[in-house]
Amino acid sequence: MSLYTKKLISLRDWHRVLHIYAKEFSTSKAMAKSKYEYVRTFEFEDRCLQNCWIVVRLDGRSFHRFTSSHKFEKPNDKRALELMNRSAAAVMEEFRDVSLAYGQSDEYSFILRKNTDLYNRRQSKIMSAINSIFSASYVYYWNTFFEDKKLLYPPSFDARIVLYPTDQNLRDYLSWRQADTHINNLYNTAFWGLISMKGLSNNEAEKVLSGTVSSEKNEILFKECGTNYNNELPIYRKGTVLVRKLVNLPPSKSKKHVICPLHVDIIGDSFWEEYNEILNLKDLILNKDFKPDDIFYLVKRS
Ligand code: DGT
Ligand code: MG
Ligand code: MG
Repeated sequence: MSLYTKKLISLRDWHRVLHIYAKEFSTSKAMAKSKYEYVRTFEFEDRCLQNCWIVVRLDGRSFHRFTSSHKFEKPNDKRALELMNRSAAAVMEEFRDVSLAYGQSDEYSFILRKNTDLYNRRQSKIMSAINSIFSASYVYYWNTFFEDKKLLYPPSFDARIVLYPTDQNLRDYLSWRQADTHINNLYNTAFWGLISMKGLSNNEAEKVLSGTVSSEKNEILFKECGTNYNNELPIYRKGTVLVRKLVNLPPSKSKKHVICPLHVDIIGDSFWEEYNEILNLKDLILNKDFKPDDIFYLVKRS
């Protein structure tokens, strides 16, 4: 009986037999490679704690410069926000465990189901993959939204990952981001309103708004600029929340999985009651209120 037949009988394990063959007949090149294998031990375990919501937040790097180089409209450029939304939807198309995303200004937060096993919950893999898909999509879809504007240089985004152990922590995180949208947008709308409609300089507008509370900014906007802040577009006031829906799409009326941008309040309870599957980790059920005229992104793979 040959050495290999003996090993085959004693091991009764094809994988191990193959391993022995590979080892005994390996070339010097492969041997040399294995000599360096030890470097892998320098890698460290970066798995996200089980049972926690995983939040990945991306933010445009030096977008002050990027938005002025590309002459984005002030204070809000609708096409730029829609490009951000399209890029975020690309992330959700790729990773089904991203159950919700929220974006405003040059940032986007992606929420991964707390029981996700994506990349074995390895932080660096999750964060880098999401950032890469988002950044590449931002460039890929640029012309779709800015057909008249050349992309002058590659935009880039930083990323961080934060774990939230409770549903309330996750809701508070999203409330924090949406409150930030409100604070910044009200200030920016008043600031640019005073400059473009009242002809104030940047310094003068800053002085007028300095130390004012929300209600005073609303009043300044209304009295000085004739703008009722509540009539500003919801995408500016609320940011964008991307949610998944299962819908009947015409003409075939077959069930399709879509991603929908909403510009609604996510601080109060009603959003979480309507989309209760997110926190309860449930499967999507057919949404009968869906209007196909609204913007949506079709998820092709399922
Ligand atoms: P960072 O994040 O530390 O690398 O620096 P920035 O410059 O990206 O600062 P950040 O993220 O705090 O603020 C976002 C910048 O992007 C801010 O200067 C305003 C600008 N921005 C975002 N959305 C719009 C927009 O729709 N229109 C215009 N004109 N500017 C925008
Ligand atoms: Mg930024
Ligand atoms: Mg930012």
